[in-house]
Amino acid sequence: MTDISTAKAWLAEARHPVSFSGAGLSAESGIATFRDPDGVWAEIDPEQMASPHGFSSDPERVVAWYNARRRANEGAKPNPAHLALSSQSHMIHITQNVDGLLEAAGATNVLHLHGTLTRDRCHAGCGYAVAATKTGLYHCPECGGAMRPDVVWFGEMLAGSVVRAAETAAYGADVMLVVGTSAVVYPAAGLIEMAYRSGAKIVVVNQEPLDLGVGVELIGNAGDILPDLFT
Ligand code: BV8
Repeated sequence: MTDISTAKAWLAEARHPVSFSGAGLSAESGIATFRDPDGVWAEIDPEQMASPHGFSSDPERVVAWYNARRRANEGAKPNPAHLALSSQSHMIHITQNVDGLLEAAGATNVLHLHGTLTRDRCHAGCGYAVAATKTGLYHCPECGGAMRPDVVWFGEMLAGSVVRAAETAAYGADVMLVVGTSAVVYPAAGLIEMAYRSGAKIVVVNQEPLDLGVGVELIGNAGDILPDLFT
């Protein structure tokens, strides 16, 4: 059997399939990835722009950078990869992505490990959160703390409830479909090994090899490969 036919057979038989996705899933929707040569991190130091330290040292610069990303993503629409995943109603979608394209494609059970760009939240941690306004730096109406994007920065803990749900899904998965990620950010990337060690078959769909050494690896564009996996 070829790798694609193996992957199709595994997914067709799966009773507890899970997807684990990164920025490569949204690349064909025009949203920049992070570590590609022309990616989001190409121009800036992640520690400066995506960390509490960076925000504290220059909150206006960080807010302006995120609002520029929000504006750049405004016209983004789900691509065939999002639509293929959302067609699998019994699949749980664990994503590192902060866009809402899986939901826009109709997916329901989506777990956002790294938060969402669609919302802002109070940096002081009072719990206030609101739909992102794309204006400049502003302050929490509840406690006066600075408002920041509702994403998880480097050095910040992921939301416990999301991590628990993602770990439960990974442990219980019989197939994990890993799509468009360099799998270098933890604890997110640890979910792949967690699924594998719990008996899941691993299918990787990525432009570049991850060489995980387990399962099958389909190299190419997610928007080309995923629709074929479910036909
Ligand atoms: C944590 C913010 C614990 C949102 C992101 C020091 C202190 C604390 C922690 C650490 C530390 N040093 C290291 C760590 C751990 C750190 C980490 O993992 N660092 C890495 C870089 C080494 N992790 C953390 O800090 C996490 N928190 O550990 O807290 C803690 C303990 C005590 C006290 C406090 C805390 C938090 C991690 C979250 C960081 N936030 N983003 C934003 O700005 O958007 S991470 C960032 O990388 C994005 O969120 C993204 O989701 C994530 C992963 O990137 P990918 O999605 O994989 O994207 P990438 O570009 O890398 O790859 C795309 C792939 O797609 C490529 O392979 C490409 O070939 C492929 N592709 C492209 N196009 C296509 C395609 N494939 C198919 N089709 C296509 N068309």
